[in-house]
Amino acid sequence: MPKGAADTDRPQLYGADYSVYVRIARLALLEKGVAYNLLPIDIFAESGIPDSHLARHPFGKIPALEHGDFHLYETGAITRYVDEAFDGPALQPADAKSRARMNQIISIADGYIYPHLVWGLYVECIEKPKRGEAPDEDRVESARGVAPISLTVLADLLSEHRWMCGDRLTLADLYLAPMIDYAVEVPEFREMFAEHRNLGDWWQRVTALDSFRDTQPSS
Ligand SMILES: N[C@@H](CCC(=O)N[C@@H](CS)C(=O)NCC(=O)O)C(=O)O
Repeated sequence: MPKGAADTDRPQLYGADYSVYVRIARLALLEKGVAYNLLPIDIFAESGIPDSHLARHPFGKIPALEHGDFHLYETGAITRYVDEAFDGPALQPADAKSRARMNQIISIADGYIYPHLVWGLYVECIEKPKRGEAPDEDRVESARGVAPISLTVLADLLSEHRWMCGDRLTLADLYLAPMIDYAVEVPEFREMFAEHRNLGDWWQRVTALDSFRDTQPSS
């Protein structure tokens, strides 16, 4: 239920289940216990992005959220809104330093992990060959440079905690989960990942979450 219970409309989330960012928003909704509808939008359709979606998201990305007459895009804004507007377990730490750490990890995910580990490794090394396309070697090379740095940084930040920011699951974990899920499909990344025992323990906890299992991409 939304806080204040003035608006009981189900949030409508526009996107596709293969999308990393749509999955992050869905993980936040599920972890809060919020019932929502996922309305399919294929931004990679041959016919292009539908005008109705561009009206919702002028940059043509997914996800976009509608909650009653409140319209929102950008996953960072959506997940923080979901956390703050609804009852359920807090997904952001209350103290300033832990919250800053969570925001730092989200920035690392947006700025380095998504472009390099999802696009530079997973898409180039797994998706493109499946489609019969050759990987862009420059892109793979630069992703290979970022991968070990990302893992070292995440392993240091995680330390011996259960979750990225301490004892409780936060948006930092929910951001990383769908990105790492694609990256671990790449054998060389999986090997690097296995060198960090604490990340392996964290990954077991992530993959055991009902929300994670319930949001597996269908293809
Ligand atoms: N800054 C956006 C990024 C969203 C994003 O990149 N979504 C991807 C799907 S995972 C997308 O829409 N890609 C389509 C494209 O880049 O054309 C957010 O945080 O929501």
